Amino acid sequence: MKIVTVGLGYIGLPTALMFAKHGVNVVGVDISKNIVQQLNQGIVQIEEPGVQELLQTVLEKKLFRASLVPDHADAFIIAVPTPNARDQYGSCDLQYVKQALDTILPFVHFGNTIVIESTISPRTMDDVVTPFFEEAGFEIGSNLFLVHCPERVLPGNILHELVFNDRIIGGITPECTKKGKILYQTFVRGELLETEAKVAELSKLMENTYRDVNIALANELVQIGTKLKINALDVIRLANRHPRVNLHQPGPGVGGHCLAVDPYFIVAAAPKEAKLINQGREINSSMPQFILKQVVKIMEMNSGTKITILGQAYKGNIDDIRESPAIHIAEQLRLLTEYKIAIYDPHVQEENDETLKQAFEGSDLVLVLCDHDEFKKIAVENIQLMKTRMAFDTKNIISNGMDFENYYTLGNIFQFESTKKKEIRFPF
Ligand code: SAJ
Repeated sequence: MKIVTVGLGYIGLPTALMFAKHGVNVVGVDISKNIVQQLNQGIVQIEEPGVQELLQTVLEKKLFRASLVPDHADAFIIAVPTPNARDQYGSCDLQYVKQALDTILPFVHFGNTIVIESTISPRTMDDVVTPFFEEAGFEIGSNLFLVHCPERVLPGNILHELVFNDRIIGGITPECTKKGKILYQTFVRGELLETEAKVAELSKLMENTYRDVNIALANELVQIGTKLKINALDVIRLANRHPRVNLHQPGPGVGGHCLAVDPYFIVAAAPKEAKLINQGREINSSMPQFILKQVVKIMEMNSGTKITILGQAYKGNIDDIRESPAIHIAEQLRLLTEYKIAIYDPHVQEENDETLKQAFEGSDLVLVLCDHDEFKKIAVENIQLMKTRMAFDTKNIISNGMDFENYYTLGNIFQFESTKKKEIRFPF
């Protein structure tokens, strides 16, 4: 079997390599000359465990090559970005998907299977992709097979989840679904769940929306707890001891190219109906502002001048800064010219102004915005370099908060106004 994958980013590259690992001849296509050149030389530009090694293996076996142009193949898989459009609701911008379709069209033949893995708004397969190929003379379900198979892997654990997660296979017709199933059987050990394309589209969007809305609930709880002076993190820990409750974790906001993007596709498609989803987005988008307000209050209370920001990635142990609330918070703090800002993120090299030691020197506040493993224990030598030993840990990950004079989380941030007492920690 031979396949062409279009888009060699966080999803397309691991997917292409996974097919190649299982004996499929893969041509990976990207519009970036640089990415194509680097991949053919064995260099991976994204930080994702195992991908670098996998590339070496499939290059040696000559089962993968990167290219700027597609080739003839049995199947085509499209995994290109679908950002929010700059319209009223942030609908799904299909320009890269359309570009990819134009690029592959001259290479598509009778009997081929075309899969869209990119996240798309509901009905895109029916209303956009199907007419595109029909106009080119194909009959869908008889001489061309169209499938939406949304990716659902978690950045940081992609190679494992690609194989072991269940996959939704949504065809335009049952024959399309069958063809999609044959393709993914190559390496998927999870279940392959058959459905229609439009059900697959909305299922994918709802998976991320479920998470976004639940995080919004946790973030709202933080705002309620701060007003009422009740520790929201304790509330979450205790409420989650109920067998049917799973409150999510609050944080400085929701980042990444999925949760912060996909819910808008539903809002744009059904604005009057998607009220809760829209509200959830608003709450999560307001979190950076909430954090900023608390930071300024802490700094003012202590006449502080220097802030050490730990973390710029949108979540822990990855290098991805897309839609990262940490980036937004750092930018806003930089605009407040009265503070000196030092930024440290060991995964995002270009975001390091200085070394960790320099970042701590003379600082009045450590602001944790991302849950990298490196931040779970803060070296006492570094804390001793600070002018005022305060920490505001928005991800609640520092295990040695006791080594700070004041250690604030989203659960006890209200305390700084009344007292300088240390947090009372219960041994749950
Ligand atoms: N976050 C919280 N609180 C939580 C969990 C997450 O604030 O309790 C924040 C994170 O810090 C981050 C953001 O949410 O800023 C998103 O992180 P994430 O780990 O929830 O998700 P992503 O965006 O890395 O990947 C998601 C996954 N979707 C689900 O878990 C439902 C993944 O499976 C999808 O493949 C991916 O979106 C995608 O590409 O759609």
